[in-house]
Amino acid sequence: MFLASRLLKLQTKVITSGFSIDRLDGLVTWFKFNTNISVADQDSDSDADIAWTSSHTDNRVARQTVDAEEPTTTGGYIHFDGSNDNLDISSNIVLNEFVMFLALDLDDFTNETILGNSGSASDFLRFGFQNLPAKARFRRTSGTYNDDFVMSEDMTSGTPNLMTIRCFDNGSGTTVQIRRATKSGATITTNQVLEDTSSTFSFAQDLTINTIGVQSTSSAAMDGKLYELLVFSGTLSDANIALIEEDILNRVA
Ligand SMILES: [Ca+2]
Ligand SMILES: [Ca+2]
Ligand SMILES: [Ca+2]
Repeated sequence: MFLASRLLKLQTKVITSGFSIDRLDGLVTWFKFNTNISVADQDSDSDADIAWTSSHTDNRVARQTVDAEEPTTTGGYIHFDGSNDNLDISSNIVLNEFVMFLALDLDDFTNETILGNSGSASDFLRFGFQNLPAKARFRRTSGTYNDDFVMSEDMTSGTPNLMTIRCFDNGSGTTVQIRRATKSGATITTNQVLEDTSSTFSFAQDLTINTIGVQSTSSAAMDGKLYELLVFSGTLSDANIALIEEDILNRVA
């Protein structure tokens, strides 16, 4: 009996400590809170710049060297001014089915583009769409693949809102799910706040992302803090999504 309970304890410990985000299949990029953020001079013009390097093996860098477009980095998150701040990602992220985790504390809900494509106005993810804290607009490839979503909860300001976006083939098209997770004290609350099983936000169309904080130029700029961004290609189980949400929120909130 004693041995059995000791064995159980050991097994529990192994399983718990065995979870690690970077061991999961499909991880594309991981801009991690308070990690690999540099304000060193990148372009040798003797002023500060911003470079946030992925904590995954993709080694992507999200950077900005234009002073007026540089967000601030104090606090370990990236704070965008809602005017023109943005970071350019060093190589495109091209997705079909995906799961994306965005830890955000938006200062405002007036068309906040979190991710976009500097070469095209036709790929982006936006919250606070039409000035509503429960509304999102996602677009991929062209205006044809454009969806507006009303979530069952408002996003809030003042604490990280971890928004998980899952897009997958349901056999006859696309399912888009959005989850919202927050942490208060030690308690994490997670709700699925949207499911659309007939979305035109089709997995078969490439979603091409290469900029953070604006649509294609300075359009619909993000006003708020980005704590963490994780992107997986393909699908993840509900159990792994919950573990990732917990991992991120325990770091940022
Ligand atoms: Ca510089
Ligand atoms: Ca600069
Ligand atoms: Ca600015």
